[in-house]
Amino acid sequence: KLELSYADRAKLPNIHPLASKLLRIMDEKQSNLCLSADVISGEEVLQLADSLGPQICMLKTHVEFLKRCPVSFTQRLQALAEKHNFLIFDDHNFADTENTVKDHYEGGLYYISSWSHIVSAHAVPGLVKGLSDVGKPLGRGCLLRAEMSTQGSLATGEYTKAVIKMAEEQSDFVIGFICGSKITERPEFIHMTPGVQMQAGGDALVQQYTTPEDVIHNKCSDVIIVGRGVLQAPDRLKAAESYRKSAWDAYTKRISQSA
Ligand code: UP6
Repeated sequence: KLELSYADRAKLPNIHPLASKLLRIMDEKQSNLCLSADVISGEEVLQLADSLGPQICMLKTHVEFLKRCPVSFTQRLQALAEKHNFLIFDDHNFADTENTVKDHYEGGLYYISSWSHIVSAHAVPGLVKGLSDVGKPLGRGCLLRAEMSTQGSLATGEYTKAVIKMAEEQSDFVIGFICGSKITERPEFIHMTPGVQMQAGGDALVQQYTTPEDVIHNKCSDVIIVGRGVLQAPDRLKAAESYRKSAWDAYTKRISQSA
């Protein structure tokens, strides 16, 4: 079956502008790598953004667990996103009542909506209206957690199906999913997959890993999310380049096989 390329999907009439922008970045930079910048110093996140920026289409933060964070952090991160042409994704996993998530997203200590292009949310509250009220006017987008990479995750089967339905109903704000594989044929949605390392396996807790080739070629996801595979490598730039290349090659192979 013929599959649309990232560049063609970017031009779909019903696509969310942010999803379109991401797909264009992926195509231009030949990168379907999202770096999960899970370090505890804000300065180090900024260093990573500057040094690995050319390799990535997106940088994922958990801003709330930064222990040392310069006041200028979000401004500098935004400038680096412009400089290297990547999107910022704060992986907060919102999962509360409308009113609560709204305040949290809009204000709090970090004013997440003011600098993060994308945020993640769990689908358990049943809607993302609170987030959407804040993010939509700013052109922001949201990824719903449809599955999880952890062993024993409850996000499977009927739950995942309900998440897809929710995304379809709120596609003016939801741009895609965090998931283990392609879960919908709708080409407007972006599939992003964590739990990726060069060698399949797991960590000491419940994280499970599979390879870039498996995620992109076999499971037909769009973007790999990699943290420790890059962060714990002796040469982070070299590691990022090899994840980028591996995931990009898997994508081009998949597309050429569908032709
Ligand atoms: N993440 C997962 N699995 C999920 C959802 N999110 O690992 O199902 C996030 C983690 C971490 C990153 O919170 O930030 O993706 C994975 O990092 P790692 O590559 O170091 O395991």
